[in-house]
Amino acid sequence: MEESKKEYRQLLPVPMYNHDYNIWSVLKNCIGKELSKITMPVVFNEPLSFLQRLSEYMEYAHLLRLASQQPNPISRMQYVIGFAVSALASNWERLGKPFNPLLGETYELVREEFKIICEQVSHHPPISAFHAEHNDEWTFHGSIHPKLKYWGKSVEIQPKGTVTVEFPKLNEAYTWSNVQCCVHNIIVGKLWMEQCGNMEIVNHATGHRANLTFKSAGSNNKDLHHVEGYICDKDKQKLYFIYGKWTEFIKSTEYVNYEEYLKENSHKLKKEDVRSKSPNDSPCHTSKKVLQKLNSLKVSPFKSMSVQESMEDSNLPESSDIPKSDSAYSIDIPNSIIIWQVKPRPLQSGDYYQFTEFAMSLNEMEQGMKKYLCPTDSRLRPDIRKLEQGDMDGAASEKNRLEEKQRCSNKSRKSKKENNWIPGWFKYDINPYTKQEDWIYTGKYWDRQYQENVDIF
Ligand code: CLR
Repeated sequence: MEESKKEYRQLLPVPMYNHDYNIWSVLKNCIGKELSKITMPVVFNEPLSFLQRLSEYMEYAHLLRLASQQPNPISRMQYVIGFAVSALASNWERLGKPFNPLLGETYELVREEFKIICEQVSHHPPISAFHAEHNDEWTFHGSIHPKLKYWGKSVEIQPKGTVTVEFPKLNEAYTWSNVQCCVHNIIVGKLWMEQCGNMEIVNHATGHRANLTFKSAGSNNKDLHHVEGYICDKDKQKLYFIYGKWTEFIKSTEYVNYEEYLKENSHKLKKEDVRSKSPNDSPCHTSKKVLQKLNSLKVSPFKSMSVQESMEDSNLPESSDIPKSDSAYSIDIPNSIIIWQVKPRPLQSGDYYQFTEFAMSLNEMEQGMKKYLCPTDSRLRPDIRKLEQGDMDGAASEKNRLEEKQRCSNKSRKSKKENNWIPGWFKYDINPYTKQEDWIYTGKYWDRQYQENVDIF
């Protein structure tokens, strides 16, 4: 008999407060500051702690189970890629700032496909560590130190640190580091976000690698949210082509199919290109027309098509609008499989900080939870709870109180020469696969023997 599925909260208690503050009026005083040192009015916050936001990596954790169940390293890699990309999907249009975790704050989440424990292990620099697992099938762990860079009209957030997936039964480990997150229009216009950069997923046991490029929107937003790359073996032989959007789906096909597809379609493309190059058309105009045509043909406007090149430097997007994702856009290479597809957002998501259904449930005090929850859990933060309930003033004053309390205990630790804060559940170490500094889970959280003298709220 099938066990009845546990049901979780599907909405927050009240819709979000719509403010019309300009983010620049705050940010202009914060140029050069670290993310954790920027204090923004609570109206810019979403009612989650950064630890909870990190737990959103886990929404599609079943992909790790699927990966662990595959008999060959290529299919395992495909699902690991699916997981790595899906982990970013919830960021789409999420522009509220999560609360900075307090030092020692923790967050746990138990679901059918995983359990995760996160802890804020350092405040300056801000570092969040997490460890997720599912039975003895897989573990997923890492530490993230978000670093902010200002680029005038945009800010770039680099989530420094690597993440590791392990399949203990197979003696296999994968690592990768996250791509940058770019928030645009911080001075005027509407904020919007993209994920950009390269992500290399390495299978340390077999030497297989996945090289993925998260593309920036580019001129006319032709590459908005696109992800593209390949899986290669230890000899750098390209075996599979990977493509999709981090906001929607990831597909995969054998590399030869992709090459075949390119050959066929570039022929079509060239014909289009020549035909539309009438003397009256400006190069940019021509390209747009070709693009439209291509979209209607459902042909990929992905790189390496000759028409694209003429557009490269035509007009970079300077508009203050949110670029529109071309939903009609689709690239369909024959013999592809879908590895991951996003769940649609709840209908009322727009009134609730653009939360996914998964995000709506993160701060829920589940039945019976109060009894066993660790006293440092984000769910017990009064400022987040107040914001969630729509009490802006209450949230603001609680946030101040907590930050003041944190400053006090930092001071008293220093005066007592207890300079080092020792996290409860993670220890500073070197990641054996990447040989880089990392925070490794010490393995005791789920025994629920909490330290009693930690009072952070
Ligand atoms: C993106 C996915 C990465 C981990 C990560 C780190 C920092 C997060 C970022 C993610 C999403 C966007 C984020 C950011 C911190 C602040 C920023 C939540 C989750 C929000 C949008 C606030 C932006 C305000 C600036 C304009 C200062 O793997």
